[in-house]
Amino acid sequence: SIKALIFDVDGTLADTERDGHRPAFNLSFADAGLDWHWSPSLYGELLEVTGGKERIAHYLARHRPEFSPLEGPLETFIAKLHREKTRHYLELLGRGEIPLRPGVARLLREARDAGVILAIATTTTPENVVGLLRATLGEESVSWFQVIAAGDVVPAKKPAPDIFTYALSQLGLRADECLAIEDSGNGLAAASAAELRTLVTINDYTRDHDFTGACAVIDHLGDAENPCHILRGDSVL
Ligand code: XBP
Ligand code: MG
Repeated sequence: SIKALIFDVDGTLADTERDGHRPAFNLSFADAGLDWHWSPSLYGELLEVTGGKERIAHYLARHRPEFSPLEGPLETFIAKLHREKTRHYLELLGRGEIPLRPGVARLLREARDAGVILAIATTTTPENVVGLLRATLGEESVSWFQVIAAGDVVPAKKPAPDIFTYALSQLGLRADECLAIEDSGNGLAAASAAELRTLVTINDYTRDHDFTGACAVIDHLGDAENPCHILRGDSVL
């Protein structure tokens, strides 16, 4: 039996990459007077690297190798740009522009009713997680989660297993007592490397990723208004 569900956030709870992160990166670039713009298709490629600061560094190395900041080290420049990006992201959340995906509220409610423990393991910034929960599920929803493992609390981001291993140790549970819910190839790789069974809910950025090893791949979590479809089921949960 499953004692805990460990949720990814970006792309799993909400289409945050589409509705929040990409627009927020572009707003922060414009504010800084940079002529950078991440189109949906370029962003799809950049998602290969998880973590916002890491993604900016990857973009520079690959697409703007000649760039250097007017003053100070590159790392400081990226950190400042990323803080502005987080500010824009939180503003988009506050305006209600990042809704939950179908079935997320339903599953959280049913899990809570059944006494299943809830946890989060994500590479995104902690404020973004708390902001998303409050904006979509109300103030008290943050307390529904026994563990919120996020951001730079572990240095190696997904596909490294570290954030899941960290969440498991905080929960005091073994991997075989939990189920991870993910949306991406990197997320599945991270959860699998932590020996977690993983349910994958795809989105437009991740539908072509390699999901070998997932328990099942579904289009979304589904609720009464939006029935979900099983795209691939390797084994019974
Ligand atoms: C999500 C991410 C995040 C966001 C940006 O990966 O890679 O970095 O794109 O968040 P996953 P920050 O869903 O696999 O955890 O800018 O706050 O880092
Ligand atoms: Mg994700």
